[in-house]
Amino acid sequence: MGFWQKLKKIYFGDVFGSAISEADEAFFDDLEEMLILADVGLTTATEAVKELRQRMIEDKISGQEPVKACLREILAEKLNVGDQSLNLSTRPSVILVIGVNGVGKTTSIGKLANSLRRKGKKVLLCAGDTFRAAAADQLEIWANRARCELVRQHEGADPGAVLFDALQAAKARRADVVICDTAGRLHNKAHLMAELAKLRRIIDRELPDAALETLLVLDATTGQNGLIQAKQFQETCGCTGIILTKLDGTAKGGIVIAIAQELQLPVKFVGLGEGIDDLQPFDAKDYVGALI
Ligand SMILES: Nc1nc2c(ncn2[C@@H]2O[C@H](COP(=O)(O)OP(=O)(O)OP(=O)(O)O)[C@@H](O)[C@H]2O)c(=O)[nH]1
Ligand SMILES: [Mg+2]
Repeated sequence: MGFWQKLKKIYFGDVFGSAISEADEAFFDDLEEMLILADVGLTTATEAVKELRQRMIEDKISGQEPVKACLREILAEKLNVGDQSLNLSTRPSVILVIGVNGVGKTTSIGKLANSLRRKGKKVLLCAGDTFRAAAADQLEIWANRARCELVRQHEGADPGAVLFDALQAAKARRADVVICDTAGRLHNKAHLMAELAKLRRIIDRELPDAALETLLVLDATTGQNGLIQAKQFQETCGCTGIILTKLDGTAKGGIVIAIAQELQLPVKFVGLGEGIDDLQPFDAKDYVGALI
């Protein structure tokens, strides 16, 4: 929890004075400003403060601790937008990992594969980024580290063909989970987005009954800008959740709330570094507790 503790100190340490009441305009102004600074987003920050004030009046809440508890409750409600756990209910299950360039897709796949393998799952990685030869090599290094299998082809191969192979291999070898890497792409490049839609169709065709997670990877340090990209990916692929990487590189942890509110998608994992163990399942309760 070291990281979450850090957030609190930076942003919210001074806002909560001793005797807060519902008439304390300065408090509400400061709180709204802090929430915006933490990247919660303007709309959500305004809403949260308005709700807090309303509840303070209705339930006669005042004073530092009760007000904090009430705000925690409000933010937790805002984070409650879907299942935070992975649906891996079928054998095999499929996880498709997508996002713009350099956000941390391949690294997150390596970390996730390792953690699933340690839980006893047979994991097969699919090198769906055929754009650069180095991409499959990078995934192969992670496959070795995480001690799981890899299906790859040559540079420039059709990603759909690699995915097809990987799905067949997963069925034949009775893998529990296939995790498919994809090339980074800009959300506004229509032909590249169409390629993702095609990958999605291949999964639907080859494994129509499989549990499918489409995880969009977002880099926390890009803040609100990431939300615009996300909407395009969401429209093309119908994402089921977010992996929020590089949270170790920003103190603006409020972005998690903005994502939940604006995309109505749960953050399922957070990346907190480059090492194999630096991916954690996101826990809304711990997070809100640390933030406020
Ligand atoms: N600090 C930090 N660095 C990270 C995290 N996740 C990934 N990185 C780093 O970000 C860089 C890019 O990571 P990749 O996994 O290659 O990103 P990608 O999305 O696969 O990139 P492309 O395939 O080129 O689109 C690497 O240097 C990673 O080590 C994280 O949670 N924290
Ligand atoms: Mg990659």
